[in-house]
Amino acid sequence: MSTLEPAGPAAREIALVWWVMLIGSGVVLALVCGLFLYAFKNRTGLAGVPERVWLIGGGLAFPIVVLIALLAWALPSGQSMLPRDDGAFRVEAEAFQWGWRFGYPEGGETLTVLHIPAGEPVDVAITTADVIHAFWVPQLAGKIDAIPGQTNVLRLFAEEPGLYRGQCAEFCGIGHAGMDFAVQAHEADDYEAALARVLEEAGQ
Ligand SMILES: [Cu+2]
Repeated sequence: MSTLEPAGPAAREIALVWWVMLIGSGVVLALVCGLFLYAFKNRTGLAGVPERVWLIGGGLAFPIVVLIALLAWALPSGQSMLPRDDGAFRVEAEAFQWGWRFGYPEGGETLTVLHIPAGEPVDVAITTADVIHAFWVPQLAGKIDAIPGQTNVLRLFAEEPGLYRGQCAEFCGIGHAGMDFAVQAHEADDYEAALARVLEEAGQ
């Protein structure tokens, strides 16, 4: 369950944002620590720099430029993760205290494991039967809240078939820690047959 082992395009974008933010903040931290150490070692070295430069330059201009640059870069990648009206395969997820119920377009439902086709976008329409939960499969996408009376849609994309673990990411009561689930991505060709087998085994 690591966001740093992405298995799809949205998760890869998130991992990239994470690395850029880490490197960006690392550079800023190194710069500040460097100045700090330099000022200790060489008491007069920075004495000629006027206070205004530190206050306006270092305290205002520098953070504004850095934060706007990181924000301007990160916002489009957030946008690119939103579902689009392109007729993608759509499943339903309903959270409850404490578990997950998944529904499919042709009918039938599964508990705890969501079955999707690999290699294509899947929109998950997420809601809840009781309190707020959050749907999070770190290797496939970002996380989104499940809110009573509302449906939030998250786009998943698993490049390869496999089992991807998920976890409720919003504290929802005593059973929260055990509210894990999984997304099983099947070969697209075999998806309908695989889902039919699962539903049959569940007596549906
Ligand atoms: Cu929870």
